[in-house]
Amino acid sequence: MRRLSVRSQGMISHGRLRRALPAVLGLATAAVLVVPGPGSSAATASEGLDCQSSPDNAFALTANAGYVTTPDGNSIYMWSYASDGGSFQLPGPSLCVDSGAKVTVTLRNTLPEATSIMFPGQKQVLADGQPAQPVTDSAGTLTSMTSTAGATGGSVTYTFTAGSPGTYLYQSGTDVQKQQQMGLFGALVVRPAGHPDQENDRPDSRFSASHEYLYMLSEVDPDAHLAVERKRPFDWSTYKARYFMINGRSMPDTISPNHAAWLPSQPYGSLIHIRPFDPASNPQPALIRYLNAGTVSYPFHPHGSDEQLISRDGHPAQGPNGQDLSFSNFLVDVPPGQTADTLMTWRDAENWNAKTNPIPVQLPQLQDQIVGPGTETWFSESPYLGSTGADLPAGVVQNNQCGEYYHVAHSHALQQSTNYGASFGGMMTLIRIDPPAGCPAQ
Ligand SMILES: [Cu+2]
Repeated sequence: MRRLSVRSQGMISHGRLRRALPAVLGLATAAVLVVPGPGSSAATASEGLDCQSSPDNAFALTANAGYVTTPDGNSIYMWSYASDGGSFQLPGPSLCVDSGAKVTVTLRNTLPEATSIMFPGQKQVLADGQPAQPVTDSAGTLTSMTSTAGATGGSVTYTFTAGSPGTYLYQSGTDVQKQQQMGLFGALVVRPAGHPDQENDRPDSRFSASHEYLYMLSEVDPDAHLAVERKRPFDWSTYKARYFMINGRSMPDTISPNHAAWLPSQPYGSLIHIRPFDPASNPQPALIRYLNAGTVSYPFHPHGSDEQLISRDGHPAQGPNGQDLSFSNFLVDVPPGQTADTLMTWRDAENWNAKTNPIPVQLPQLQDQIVGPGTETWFSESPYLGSTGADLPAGVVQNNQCGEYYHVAHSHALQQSTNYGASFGGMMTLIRIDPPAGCPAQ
């Protein structure tokens, strides 16, 4: 039996969302069932940042077309970068390199128009050995911000020396409004050389290497994609995003594991799966890398625990003399084209335990725990870490396995937490917190 215990811990009061939480999790039910199960308290290959790395820091990407699915059953034509020889995926592979590494990225273009890759934040990028340059057409109009690979089979090779440690976008520099909307973006993670367990060169940026996560935030106007698919013009003044994604997926697909078989072109999940801080067994925080590949700011709000913002755009939050200027917040506002990295530690403040420390709490009224037939209770009946073995209402089958529970994390612009207007979905995922001892098999 699994009990899904949920709370909307009061960093801020947002009753509307609190009341809607059970509905969110109702939607999420099917996917929750496939979250890696007993014994997986640490991130596994099926969770967290899925890095693509290369011994010689050489990567080959193919710009190609494919389809993604949305939780409401839509199928959307996209363009993106695939690993060379690999199938279409959104977003492009997460490329991981060390600061100072000589990086080579060869782009092969199968799209019907020229495309390119920009590496914002990286200096002195070369294209086929020459400085990467803006491209203009015969009339002198700018068509690309960087050197391109020609339509239908063209290629270009970019080289650069990886700059400061941090998180960066890579994305199309060609017909940017259209091509970035179509999905031509991915993440470049630059690690401090010799310190893979630090976000940057500062020792206080250390994190738990098995709890590293990526949130690639983006949005989709399906009408624009349909126009491109059918080779029709699109009036960008009518642009209106309808789908909002983390790592190319919308809630509840966001909480499915990496490489879920039913999401063949959307390989990256965004479930965060952690345990409470413990100085002996779990001393390091999780690291979350946020990137905005969309057109507006996404005010991202993790519930249940503030996050410590330690870096933006590859710059540590520090003063001119290295003073620590990182700060704790419950809102991580990520503007378009930018990145922000945070550390998160979840503390089991009162060490509740059903047997040894049963702190009494006022339970909510039953009507506040139930959303309707089939979903039954989603509330843990306690604001503390869940317990097992409790008596459950007849017919309840969705219950946690080891006392873990879940917070939501989502864009606080709530229209971005929908799937084509249907709440809740979109740019939303879950934070799973296992009991201090982990999640043993039941
Ligand atoms: Cu919220």
